[in-house]
Amino acid sequence: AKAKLLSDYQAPDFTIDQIELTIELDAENTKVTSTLRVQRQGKHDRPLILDGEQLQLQSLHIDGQAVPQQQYHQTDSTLTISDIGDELTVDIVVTINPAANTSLEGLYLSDGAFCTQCEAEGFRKITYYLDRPDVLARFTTKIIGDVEQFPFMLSNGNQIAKQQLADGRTAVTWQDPFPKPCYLFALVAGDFDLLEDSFTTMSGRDVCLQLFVDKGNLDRADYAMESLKNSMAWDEKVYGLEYDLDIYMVVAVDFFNMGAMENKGLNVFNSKYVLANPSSATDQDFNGIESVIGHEYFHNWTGNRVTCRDWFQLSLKEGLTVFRDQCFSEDMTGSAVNRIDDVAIIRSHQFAEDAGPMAHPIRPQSVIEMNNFYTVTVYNKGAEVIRMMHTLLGADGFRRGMDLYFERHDGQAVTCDDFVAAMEDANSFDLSHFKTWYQQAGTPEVTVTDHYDADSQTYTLEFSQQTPATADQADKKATHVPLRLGLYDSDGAALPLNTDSPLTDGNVYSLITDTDTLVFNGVASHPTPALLKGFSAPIKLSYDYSDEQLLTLSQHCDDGFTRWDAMQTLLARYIWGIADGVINEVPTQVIAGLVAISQNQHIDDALKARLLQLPTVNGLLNQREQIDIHALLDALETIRQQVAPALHQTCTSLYSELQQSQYSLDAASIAKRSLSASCLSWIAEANGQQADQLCQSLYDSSDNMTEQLNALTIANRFDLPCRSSLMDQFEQRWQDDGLVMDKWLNLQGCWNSEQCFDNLKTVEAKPFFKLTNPNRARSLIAGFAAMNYRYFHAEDGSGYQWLSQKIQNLNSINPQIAARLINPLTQWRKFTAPQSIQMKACLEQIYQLKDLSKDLHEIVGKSLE
Ligand code: BAL
Ligand code: ZN
Repeated sequence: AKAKLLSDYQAPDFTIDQIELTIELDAENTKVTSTLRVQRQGKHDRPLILDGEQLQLQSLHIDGQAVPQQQYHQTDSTLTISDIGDELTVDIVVTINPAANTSLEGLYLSDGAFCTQCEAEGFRKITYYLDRPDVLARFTTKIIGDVEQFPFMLSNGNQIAKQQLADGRTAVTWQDPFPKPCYLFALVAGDFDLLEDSFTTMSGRDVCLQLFVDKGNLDRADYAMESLKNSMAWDEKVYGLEYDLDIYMVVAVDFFNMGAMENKGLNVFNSKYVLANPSSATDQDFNGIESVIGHEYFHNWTGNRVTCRDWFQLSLKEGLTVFRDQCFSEDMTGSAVNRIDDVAIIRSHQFAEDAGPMAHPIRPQSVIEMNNFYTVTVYNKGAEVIRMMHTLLGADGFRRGMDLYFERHDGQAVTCDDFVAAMEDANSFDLSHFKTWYQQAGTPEVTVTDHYDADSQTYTLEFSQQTPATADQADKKATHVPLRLGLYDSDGAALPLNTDSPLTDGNVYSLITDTDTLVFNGVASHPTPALLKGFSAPIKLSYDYSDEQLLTLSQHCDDGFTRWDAMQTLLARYIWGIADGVINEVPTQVIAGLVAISQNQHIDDALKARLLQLPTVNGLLNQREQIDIHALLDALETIRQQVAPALHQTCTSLYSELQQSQYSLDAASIAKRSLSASCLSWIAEANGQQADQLCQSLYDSSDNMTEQLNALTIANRFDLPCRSSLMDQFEQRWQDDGLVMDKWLNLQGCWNSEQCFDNLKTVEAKPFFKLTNPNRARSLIAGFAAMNYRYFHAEDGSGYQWLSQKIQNLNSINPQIAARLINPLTQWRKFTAPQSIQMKACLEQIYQLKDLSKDLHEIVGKSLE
C-alpha cells in the first residue's frame, strides 16, 4: 500500500450535497440504495471516482438511465464513472454482508444489533461514495427491517416518517438537517432498553436525551445520562455552545473498536463507556464514562459543526476535544490529580510513540492506514498543544479565539492552520513559531542550569532546548515552549518573581530559541526552581536538583503536578541507580520523605495516593535507551522492599482510618478509596500475611467494585494466598457479564506468577473470552503484553511468541485491534539482547504473513526499518 501525503492534498473534483439512503436490513445480504446529488467542482473533465470496498454492485444509474458497462470501471476500492455532466443524480444499489464483517468498520452486527462505525473510512464499506471529510452532504436515511426484531431503527437527525410496508416490514426515515461528511453517518437497529431524559438549552429549547442499552442494563445507565447533561451545561457555560438538534441519542454496544463515536445526533458507544453502577464498575470506570460522554458531546461543535478538511488534520478535532474533555473533568471533580493522570499518559505512552518507529507530529505528514493515526500523539499530545495555546493566551483570550473560529468556520471542513489563525487573529498574538508543534514529531528536551549571585541578589536560569531526531524526521528546529515557573525558598515558600524579561499571566516564560537566559532580581538566597508547573509543555525537562530540593518541592510546592513530579524524579533516580548497580540502597532521607508525605495531614487524599506511588515501568522505559528490563524490574522490587517497612505502620493506620461505612461517588470518597489502595499495596509489600487478610476481608465486606477490584489487584500483584479463591468467586458472580469479566481477564493477563503464562491457555478457552470482541481481546492480551513485564519479557521468548500468535489471528479478524495490540513488540529497540532480538524475530515472522492487513503492514514495516 502506498502512503498518502499531506502535501498532496487536493480539493475534491466533485462534491455531493445530498444523499438519500435506503438500507434494507438483512444479516448476510443488506441492500443499500443511494441517490447522490453530485456536482462537478471547477472546470475539468476528470471522471467521478467513488470509494467503495467489499461491496457487490447491483445497479448503477445516472439521471435515471442505466450506466452502460463501458462507462464505468470497478476496482477493489473504487468505482470510476466517466463521460458525465457537471450536475447529475447517481443511483447506486449495492449489497453487503454485515454478519461477515468482523473488522467492525462499516455496517456490522454487535450481538444481533446492527450498528455502524464510519470514521475514518468505513462508509465506503456501506456504499460507493466520496469518502472524504471535505465532502459535506445532507443525509436522509430510510431503514427497512422487521420491527419485532428491531424495535429501534435509528439514524442521524430527526425521525420524519415511519411506515408499515406491504410485505410486513417497517420503514423508518431519518433526516439530518446539518450537512456532514459521511464519517459522521450512523445507523443502529436493535432491541434495547431505553433511558430517556431531557435538557433545556440556554436559549430555552428542550432536547430529548435517549440512552439505549442492552436489555436488562437500565440500572447501569444513570451515570452516563447525568454526565451528558453536565457536558451540555458545561459547554454552554464555558464556551457558550448550545446543542443544535431536538434529539441526542447514545447507543451502547458490546463490539466496538474505539471508545465511542460522535456521529451527529447518534453517538455509538463502546458499552464500557456507558454502563456502570457501583457494584459493577470502579471509580476509574465512572471517570472514564464522564470523560468519554463529555468528549463525544463536545465533538458536536469541535468536530461536527466544524470538521476536518482531510484526515491529516485529525488533531484539529481530537486534540481540541480531548483538551475540552480534560477541562470538563477537572471542573467536575475539582481535583488537581486529573492533571497528574493526564501527564502520566503522555509520559508513559506518548513519549514512547515519539521515540518509536511510528513517531509522527500531531498533524502527520504521511499516512498509509488512517486507522493507525488515532494515536496518543494526535489525541493527547494534540490536547497538550491546545493547552499550551490556552496557557499563552489565557482563558479569556482562548475563548475569543474559539468564538472567532466558529464565526469563521461553522459548517466548514478546515485545517489546523485555520484554528491557529483564529487564535492569533482574535488575540493579535503571533503563533507562527509555535506552529512547529504541528510539524515536528519528537519530545523536546529542555535543559536548565542556574547560577545564584549573592552580592547582586540575582538568580539566573540558563535554558537550552533540543529535540532528538525521530524515525520520521532527522532535523529539528527549536520550538515555542511555555514554561510556568516558580521559585521557592528552603522552607518551600513561594518567592515573588522579579524579572525584566516578559512573563505572561501565571508566570509563564516562553523559551523560543535554542538557548536563552532569564535573570531574577531581589532574590535573597539560592532558591529552588519549579520549571514546568502544571506540566506547561509536553517536554522532558532536566535540571540537576539535589535530593533536598526535590523533597522540598514534593512536600511544599503550591502546584500538585510539581509535587508529584519531584517525588517521581527522586524515586526514579534511585531506581536507576540500583538497576545500574551504582548503589544498593535508597538513602534514608528519601524514605523519610515518603513517610513524611504519608503522615502529612495537609495533603489531600487523592494527591497523597499519587505521591506514594512509584514511577511506572512504562514511564521509566521512556527515560533511557537500551534497557535491561529484568534489571529494571529487579530494581523496582528492591526499592519497594526497602521503602515498605518504613511506610508499613502509617499505611496500616491510614488504611483503617480510610475505611468508609457507606459507598459514595463524590470526589472525597473516591480519593479515600484511591489512597486506601496505595496503602494496601505498601502493606502487601511489607507483610503478605496481613495483606492477605485485608484483601480477603475487603473483598468479602465491600459492596462496590472499586474496593473489590482493589483487593483483587493487590492479591494478584503479590500473588497472595487468597488470590485463587477471590478470582473464582469473581468468576462465579460475573461470568455472564463480559464487560465485568474484562477486569478478571486483565488480572489473569498481569498475574505476577510463574503460572501466568500456562494459565493464559485456560483463560482463552473460557466461554466469555472472544477474540472477536475488542474489549475481551484487549483486556487479556494487553494485560499480559503491556502490563505483565516480567512474564511478557520471559527469557525464553515465549511471551513474545504468544502475542505474535494472537496478532496473527487478529490480522484477519480485526486489523485495527491487531495493529493496536502489537505495540509492545514494536518497542523492541528499547531493550537489550536477547529480548530485542526475539521481539524483532516475531515482527519479521508477522511481516511475512500472506494476507497481512494494511494496518499491520504499516506498523510492522516501520518497526523493522
Ligand atoms: N472520533 C473517534 C472517536 C473519538 O475520538 O471521539
Ligand atoms: Zn474524539
